[in-house]
Amino acid sequence: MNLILARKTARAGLLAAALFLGACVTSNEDKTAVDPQFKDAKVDAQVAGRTLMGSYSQSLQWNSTVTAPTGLEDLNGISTGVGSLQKTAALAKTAADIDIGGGVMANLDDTGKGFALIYHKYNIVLNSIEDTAIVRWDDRARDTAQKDKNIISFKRVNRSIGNLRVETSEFADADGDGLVNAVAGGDNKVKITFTVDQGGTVEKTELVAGAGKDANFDTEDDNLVYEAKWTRSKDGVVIGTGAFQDADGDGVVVDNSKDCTVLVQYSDIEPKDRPLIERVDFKARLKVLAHKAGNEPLSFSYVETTKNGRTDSASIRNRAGGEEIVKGDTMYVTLKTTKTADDDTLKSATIVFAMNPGQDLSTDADDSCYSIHVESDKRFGLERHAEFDFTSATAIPHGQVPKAGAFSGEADYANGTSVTLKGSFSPTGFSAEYKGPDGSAKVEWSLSGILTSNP
Ligand SMILES: [Ca+2]
Ligand SMILES: [Ca+2]
Ligand SMILES: [Ca+2]
Ligand SMILES: [Ca+2]
Repeated sequence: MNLILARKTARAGLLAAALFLGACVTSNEDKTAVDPQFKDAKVDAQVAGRTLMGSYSQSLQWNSTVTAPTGLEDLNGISTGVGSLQKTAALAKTAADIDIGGGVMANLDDTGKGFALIYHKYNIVLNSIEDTAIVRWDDRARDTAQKDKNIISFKRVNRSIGNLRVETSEFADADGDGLVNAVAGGDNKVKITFTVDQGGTVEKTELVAGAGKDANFDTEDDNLVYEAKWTRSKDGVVIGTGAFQDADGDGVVVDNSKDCTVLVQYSDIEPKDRPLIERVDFKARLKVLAHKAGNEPLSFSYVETTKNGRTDSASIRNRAGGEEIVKGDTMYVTLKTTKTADDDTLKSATIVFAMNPGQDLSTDADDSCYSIHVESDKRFGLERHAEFDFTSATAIPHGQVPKAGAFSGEADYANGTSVTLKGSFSPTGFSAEYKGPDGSAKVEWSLSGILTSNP
């Protein structure tokens, strides 16, 4: 048996860019109050240029991508394999445990209760593995020709050196006939519990799988998943949860024989390999394609809280304002940072990308971006609010930065003044109509924000 729930949520996280919104930029009050510290500060085209450049650099984040939520990866690659337990000899009842071939041992102490214990201990490279199966003590068990037995339960423990990592896979009947192995004409559901214990952090994945109409777990094309969930615990406390759920109402999470809609939810505190992140919440609807042909995101939202007090979120709206991602059509991706700490210069930042996900939702290679709205508010410093729109002259392919186009925007400063800018950008710099406290002028900046024309 080799049932694999090969579902990648990676692409659903594609745009959950996150990590975004560095420190530099800042959004939302109409007019900034005068901060006594800055009342005499000068605001001119040079200052406006720095604000413009800050916003522009924020806009480049449209290319940022995020890795898949780590936990759900464990829902992939689950195997129901019990191959090592096939036996070649009959289980003759004896007093001592017997070697039934290939190092597989049988304990027949409990045949009176209707079952026998089969176990196998062996090493693969640096890991030691212990397989244990309880088989029904029946004619099939005693049959010398019959390899496959009626298995009541199966457990595999895989230990690394020094028990630094212990993986346990357990298989139990989930259809009520008491057998893990598939039986012709039966419903054939098996519950698989996969546990990884590493340094006090325990990840547990539970899956209820079905063998399909052919009553064979090995042929996956008609296999089913009825339940798939995941938890992460640290010192006994659950800190992460995740689940795949039926989202098209047929009561089955995944049916390999057809396209399915699946709701994926994931929440984790102090996620693995992300030292700056306190908590992550992710929700997506995926279309899982028939015959294990991958998946496509239908919608998603993502929120993370950083350890320094920021909340970053990513969300998607289609042209009509709905959540559904539409192939080849304009959609809006919003990245937002809010609720920052009192000592954080950044108060809030919002970036909205108008983009097109292309025809292939499983890759960003055919994505393109049309325009970018950047808005930021800062707590400290001269610049307090900035808001810009950059519209690219041509659609920006994924992985590239806007090269030329138009922009407009405004900024408010801590001395109570404001500027507005409206113009164009090119590979060499920015050119704009500047309106500020010192008057209006046509000005130009290099890409580094240095004034190249003197107003
Ligand atoms: Ca069963
Ligand atoms: Ca099957
Ligand atoms: Ca379903
Ligand atoms: Ca795409």
